[in-house]
Amino acid sequence: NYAFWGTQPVAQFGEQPGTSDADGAIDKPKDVADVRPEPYGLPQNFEWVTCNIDNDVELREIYELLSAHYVEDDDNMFRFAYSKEFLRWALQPPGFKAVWHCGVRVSTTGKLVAFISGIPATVRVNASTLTTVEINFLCVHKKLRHKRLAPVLIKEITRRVNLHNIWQAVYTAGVLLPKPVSECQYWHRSLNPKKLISIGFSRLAQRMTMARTLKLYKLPDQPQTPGIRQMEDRDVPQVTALLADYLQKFQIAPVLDEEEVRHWLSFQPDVVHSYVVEGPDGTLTDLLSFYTLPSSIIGNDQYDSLKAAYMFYTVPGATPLPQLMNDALILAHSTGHDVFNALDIFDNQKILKELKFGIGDGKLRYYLFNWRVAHEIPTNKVGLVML
Ligand code: NHW
Ligand code: EN5
Repeated sequence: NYAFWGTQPVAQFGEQPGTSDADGAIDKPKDVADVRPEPYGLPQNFEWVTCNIDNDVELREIYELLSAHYVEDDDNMFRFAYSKEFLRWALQPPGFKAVWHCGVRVSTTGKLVAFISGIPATVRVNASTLTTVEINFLCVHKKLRHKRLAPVLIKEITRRVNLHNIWQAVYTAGVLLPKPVSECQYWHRSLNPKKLISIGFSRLAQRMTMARTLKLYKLPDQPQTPGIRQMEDRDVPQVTALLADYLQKFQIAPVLDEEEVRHWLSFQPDVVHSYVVEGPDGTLTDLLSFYTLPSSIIGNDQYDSLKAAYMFYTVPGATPLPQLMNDALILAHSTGHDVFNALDIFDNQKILKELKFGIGDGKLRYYLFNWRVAHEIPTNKVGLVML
């Protein structure tokens, strides 16, 4: 029973299979002229604000809201702690719009207590190339939970997006909502097992000592693939082509132009780490990337933060995927990450076990707003990563 989601143009649970044998929009087409011109009403003493990420004070306010109130694991041991630099990167891709960085403040004090964001993205779903927004960083202050504020934030961002003649959105969430296009699983590869065990992120396996565990997860200091190096600006045209070609084989994937590839894949320490493999003739054969998303550790007196690397876009060409991903582990470890996280998307299922990943307790569901797919997308046909 989804009082809000039941009213929205999303696929619903228990829809008759066969009523829709083709992908397509759920709502009838609308005009910008018909979009509600005024913002949705908020409870007394709350007001809408457009957040300016370029203003350090406003960026810090978003950072602090999310650091204290954003996503936690099921046991409330860890909470995502996106850095300010990361948020700037995530919220200001080419074509971003400040009005889609939507905040709610307490009128009397000015305190930022809720946020939701959208960024422009072209996403291909099966044969349809959709002009969409990617929705992320929906957050309501813990003291304002369960007051139906989230539906108001969602309706307001929808309105602000519709005003730009965009009618579809993509989002991911750990929770189950109507209705996933794909349900994926998190996997984790220990890089710093001693710390992970000490903070309760992982446990010593049966019949394993700490010494054997350290040996099991030990990695070389240097990547093993000849010709691997940090991605540079001059690589953007080749990387764009390499990535576009690779993403063709997935049923949901971004369509990225050179400017977007430059934005999403330019090396930025502790935000996004991108590497290419350059062949002897100077052509780029492979791409490897991961992003840095720390989590704060709730109530541990030895450590306050866990530094996690998340697999981003990785394209095996001349290098087999296991070898490329092993270099990703090496590079993440050598840059101080404690764990490497990946989903069972792309071709990962085939290689996670041999690289000593273990299954996590979290799932990630992919959703489309106002777009129906005839069939759920298998995880190995998902080629989209959201931050
Ligand atoms: S997923 C991370 C979301 N954020 C968090 O989990 C942070 C911690 N939690 C909170 O801040 C990545 C609150 O618990 C939130 C809910 C704000 C989550 N997505 O206000 P009420 C994203 O950012 C539904 C969507 O009383 P609350 C993606 C819930 O099912 N809906 O709850 C965001 C219920 O509806 P129902 C969610 O706990 C995508 C209603 O909210 C949700 O105080 C957004 C209850 O509201 C979630 N993660 O606040 C959609 N969690 O039908 C974008 C709960 O069951 C759609 N709910 O009655 C597209 C828009 C653009 C379209 C343009 C064409
Ligand atoms: C929107 N773009 O649950 C994203 N994380 O497995 C928002 N588990 O870290 C949606 N509970 O399994 C995010 N350790 C949804 C995810 C929310 C966060 C979340 C999970 C993903 C996670 C860890 C810690 C669990 C702590 C107790 C986990 C086991 C790892 C172990 C490593 C060694 C080999 C066996 C597995």
